[in-house]
Amino acid sequence: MKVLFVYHNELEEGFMPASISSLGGITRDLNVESKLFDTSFWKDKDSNIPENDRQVRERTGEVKRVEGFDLERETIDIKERFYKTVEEYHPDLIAATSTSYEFDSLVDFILPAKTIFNIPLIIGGAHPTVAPERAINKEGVDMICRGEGEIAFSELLKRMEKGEDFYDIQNLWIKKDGRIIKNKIGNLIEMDNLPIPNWDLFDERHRMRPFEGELKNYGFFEISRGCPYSCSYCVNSKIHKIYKESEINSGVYRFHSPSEVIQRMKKFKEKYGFNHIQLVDENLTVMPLSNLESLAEMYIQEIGVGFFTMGRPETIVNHPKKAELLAKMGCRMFALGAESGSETLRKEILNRPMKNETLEEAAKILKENGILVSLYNIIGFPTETKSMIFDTIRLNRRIQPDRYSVRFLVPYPGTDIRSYCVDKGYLEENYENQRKMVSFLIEPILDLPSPPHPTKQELIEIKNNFGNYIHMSEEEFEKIRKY
Ligand code: B12
Ligand code: SF4
Repeated sequence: MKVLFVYHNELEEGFMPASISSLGGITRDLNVESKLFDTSFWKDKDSNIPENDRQVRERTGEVKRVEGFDLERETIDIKERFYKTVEEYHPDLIAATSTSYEFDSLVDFILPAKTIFNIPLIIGGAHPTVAPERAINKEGVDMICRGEGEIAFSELLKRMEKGEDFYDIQNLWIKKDGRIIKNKIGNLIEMDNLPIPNWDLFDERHRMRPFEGELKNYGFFEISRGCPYSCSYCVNSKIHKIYKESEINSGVYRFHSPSEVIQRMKKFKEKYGFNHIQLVDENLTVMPLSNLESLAEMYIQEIGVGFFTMGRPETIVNHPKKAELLAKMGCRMFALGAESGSETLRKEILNRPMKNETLEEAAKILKENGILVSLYNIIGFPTETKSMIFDTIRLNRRIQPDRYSVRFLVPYPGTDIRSYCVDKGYLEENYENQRKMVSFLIEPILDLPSPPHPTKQELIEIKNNFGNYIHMSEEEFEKIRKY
């Protein structure tokens, strides 16, 4: 039995997805041969994406350019390359991961080869999870995985190997004789029962990436999974509903026992020699203080390399000791989501009720502990006026983050903000099918009436000048606006 994993990555300059590395751990443990078809270092000959995310962020000053880090991708015909790979490798299963962004182009390049060689295709990830009907009804898709994949994927491989029926596996939706079998979502996995990730599937360029102006040898880990909140623009607002239908509380925050995760990191450090860690956890500091204390103690002794992580401001303000522990562990940068500086907007549209003081306080605590602060911002929300965007800018001016990012709102399928935008006529329901998709770093996608909203051009100008607005004096704002 052979599995061909597929990671279609048009936007990022490299970043090993935790999904493929975890599922690759399963193929390895089951002795199932596997390899990865990864588009991260190519640009398709027909791609309409002028710049990848890093190129945009370097241009607008969000991140520093790093000598020796090559952003140019080789231009190839991805469909043709995929066809040749399948022709030579003869997989028994094609297993892809996808966000909503790249779903259609992913299936497009897979379709000819999978059809001609008659190979089943399973796709998991954010898109099939939140928009299952659209995902499974796409021509060429035979199965989708909703929610976590480890238990379902392992069961699928075992049954396929034995030639057994696999139509009742939880989390999978499967096409059979012209109908779709929709299995329920099963229980969440205990983090310590996850397979040891498989990094050997990936090109080592994924691990050589810049961090704060320096090229680092990266390690990618997850210590925890899940987030108890339900911000309206985040998939968690949908994921919680999906799991609730199966009477599973996905708001439960799970984490590895400190000893297990440290043991895993230690083995990987010996093998790959990373000198920086990127945690993919959505909200690491939800972890109870006592567990973070044990983790910190072991991390300092056994791992001791700098890392980047993200978390909610309240988790720091309510427990400043967590910032102290993170600092002792060597946390280099902590990302906080401001999203907007308007408290009204955060409460009424983002389902993220939080005082600006909380954000400012969290940033202050982190900085006092010597941790760099990265602040995430989004502009182009429905009901957001220019004056509200300047509230966001002023919040950034008060916080003075060490790194900031600003994106245009993209309301992803299944999220509460998506329904709001579709109901108001700001976005077509099947926007993703129209092939006009752009990165949220390049241009706004919502058709918001102006006034009261700023025009798309105004949003682009504000975004391009965000750094200037943060760093220049208010008196100079008029000057910035003229550009
Ligand atoms: C870390 C992260 C990133 C990192 C790393 C991305 C990566 N490829 O690893 C960076 C910063 C690079 C990034 C980039 C982007 N991201 Co991001 N990211 C995340 C985050 C916070 C965690 C993802 C993660 O690693 N989770 C842990 C792993 C183990 O979980 P998982 O990926 O869901 O995989 C499990 C299941 O989904 C399933 N599964 C997944 N694939 C498969 C395949 C098969 C065959 C099977 C059986 C099962 C299966 O099994 C896995 C194990 O249980 C999520 C938030 C979230 N809740 O998912 C957003 C998220 C996935 N990102 C999102 C987006 C939009 C993007 C970008 C498109 C943004 C952009 N630049 O425009 C890019 C896309 C890049 C790409 N091609 O992947 C959205 C996707 C929304 C949507 N509906 O599609 C999310 C959900 C955040 C949100 N807004 O709600 N991201
Ligand atoms: S706090 Fe972050 S991860 Fe949690 S629901 Fe909100 S945006 Fe999503």
